Amino acid sequence: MSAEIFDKVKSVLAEIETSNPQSPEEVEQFRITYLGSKNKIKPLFGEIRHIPNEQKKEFGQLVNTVKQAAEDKFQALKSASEAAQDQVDLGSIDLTAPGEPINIGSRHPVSITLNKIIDIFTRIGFNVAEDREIEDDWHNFTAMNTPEDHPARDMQDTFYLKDSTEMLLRTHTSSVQARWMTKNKPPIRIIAPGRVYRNETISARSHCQFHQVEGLYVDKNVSFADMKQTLLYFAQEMYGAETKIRLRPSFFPFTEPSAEMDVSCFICDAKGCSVCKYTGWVEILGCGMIDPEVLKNCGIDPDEYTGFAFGMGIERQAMMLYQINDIRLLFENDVRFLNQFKSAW
Ligand code: 2U9
Repeated sequence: MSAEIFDKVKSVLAEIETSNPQSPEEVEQFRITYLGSKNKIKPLFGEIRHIPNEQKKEFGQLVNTVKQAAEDKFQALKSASEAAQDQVDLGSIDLTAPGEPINIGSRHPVSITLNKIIDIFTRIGFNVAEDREIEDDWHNFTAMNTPEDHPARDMQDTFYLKDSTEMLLRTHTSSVQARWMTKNKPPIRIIAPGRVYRNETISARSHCQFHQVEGLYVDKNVSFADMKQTLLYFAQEMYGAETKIRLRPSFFPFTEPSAEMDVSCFICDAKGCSVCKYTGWVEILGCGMIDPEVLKNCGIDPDEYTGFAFGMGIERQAMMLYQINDIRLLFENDVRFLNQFKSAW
């Protein structure tokens, strides 16, 4: 009886050793037969109860050998089948076919313009400062001399965080500079680029989000003349060495006196065209001497220090540099538009 059982186990071993599955389907069938949940080897272990005690050890070792043989053979078959599959895949590739062309992207015109502005100001000692876009009321408005109920808040209406009258999306990057001043002592020379938000209807001229660069210079004896010369340097680097500037009186809550700066039209050489609306001048930025109250709010003594500040929309500079007539083009990311700036950087 036990000899018969031994023979049965040996015949399964021989079956495994001589089987020769080739295709992936045959290899899978081998796995199911010898290693699957209802495999042929499992019941052999149960036969041990019919084996006399003195032969049980030998029988157990034999069945384990069968099981190991099935596992080893399956691993070998699997590796061989995968290698064969790789061969087939390689064979189907045409190694002489020309490669797929890689489309090279380009920088966004707003990035190109910002990089130009950063380059111009860092050359004369300004550092770049960045900070959060979600601001509190103090840094965006109150510290900037725009308390609640100030009419200027209407012009810079923004988006508030749900259920909050305190937290908002910044309307300008002045808050970056307010924070910088509270943490650093003069001399301070920084520019603050970044995205800002306004609760405004989107049109060809304005958008509910855009980018600004603001600048700040605080030290002893900083004057309006320093501001004018710094901004003349900027205008000539940005729009050409022949560019002239003019300052027109204006009002901002955070600067006093305040001005708007125009550059002579670089499109028509100030002769008159549609860009300058036949005036010869185009407005590019706002500026002024920092209001003493703002310096105080940011922890700087206005009796000891003075400073100038300026602000400009980056989209506006890009639109003038590249003669783009609709701000929305800068946010749509249409590749037919963006491809035109491939050589601009
Ligand atoms: C501090 C103090 C003063 C920043 C300034 C302007 C003038 C200005 C506008 C230009 C077009 C905003 O993008 S725009 O709509 N900005 O005219 N900004 S002075 O003055 C500051 C900033 C920070 C602490």
